[in-house]
Amino acid sequence: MSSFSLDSFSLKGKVALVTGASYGIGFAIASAFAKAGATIVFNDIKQELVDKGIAAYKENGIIANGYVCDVTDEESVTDFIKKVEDEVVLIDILVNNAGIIKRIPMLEMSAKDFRQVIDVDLNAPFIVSKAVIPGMIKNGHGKIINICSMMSELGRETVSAYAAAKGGLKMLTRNICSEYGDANIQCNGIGPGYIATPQTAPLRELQADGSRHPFDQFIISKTPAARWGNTDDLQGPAVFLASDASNFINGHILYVDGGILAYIGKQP
Ligand code: NAP
Ligand code: GCO
Repeated sequence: MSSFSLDSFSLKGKVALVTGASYGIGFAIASAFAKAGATIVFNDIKQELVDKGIAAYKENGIIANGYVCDVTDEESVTDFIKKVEDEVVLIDILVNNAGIIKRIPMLEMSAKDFRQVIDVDLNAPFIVSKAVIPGMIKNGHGKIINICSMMSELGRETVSAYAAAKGGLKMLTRNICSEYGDANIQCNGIGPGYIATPQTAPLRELQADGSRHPFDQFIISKTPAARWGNTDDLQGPAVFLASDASNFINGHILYVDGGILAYIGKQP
């Protein structure tokens, strides 16, 4: 007789760190974790954003522990994780969510801009995971979820640095799985499709004549679900990958994209 129970989806008693989670996708994921029973820790780059985040969680009845930390700065990350481990407890779940994008055609992009995107979107998940994994090994378990992208699989004009970083993040995910799977650490990715957040707001802005942005129409035509995703669409998948229900899933990228990657596009 199977011992399966819906309790395996619960995060009761777990501590989850979600990076860059004052708003947007990180906020939605952390809020879902809290609903599933976890204690929430998050960081953002500025005190002002952390304060806004704490207030927004509070409005939803969630007491979140917020810290200022730039995830690209290894020393600051090490201090931050030590503080969390001293003030809260060892981290059971890490979501590498903080990320940026610069939409610049490759031939116009400076090496400095390219490096900055790689730094936040790829180097930082390495730095934060490296700081958290020793505690997970001590704990005897751990879940790491890396927020990947459609650009972990696809390219498009203007996003060379972002695509390089998110493709790299997919492989970092598989490598963490390979190196620490035997320590009972599961490292998986979520690849959101096109989600309505501040990061994608410029792609959805109305035109001067009130019509929809051409990219907005393009994305809807490329998405079998025929809509942009909402941050809520990522909540169930994130809870699943953070919970014991996914204990034998490792090194997997779960695309939550309304079907974009399955679809060749509308015939002309
Ligand atoms: P967002 O609205 O721009 O939020 C990103 C968060 O990360 C912000 O709070 C941001 O703070 C923070 N952050 C940036 N750099 C940081 C740093 N160095 N240290 C700490 N925090 C930092 O983005 P989102 O749309 O919610 O995206 C979240 C993640 O999902 C990103 O990794 C993104 O690439 C990925 N994603 C987004 C989509 C989408 O369609 N929206 C799709 C696929 C993947 P600031 O406000 O100070 O910049
Ligand atoms: C872009 C978008 C994307 C999305 C997302 C898709 O300019 O193409 O911003 O890259 O944010 O990552 O999954």
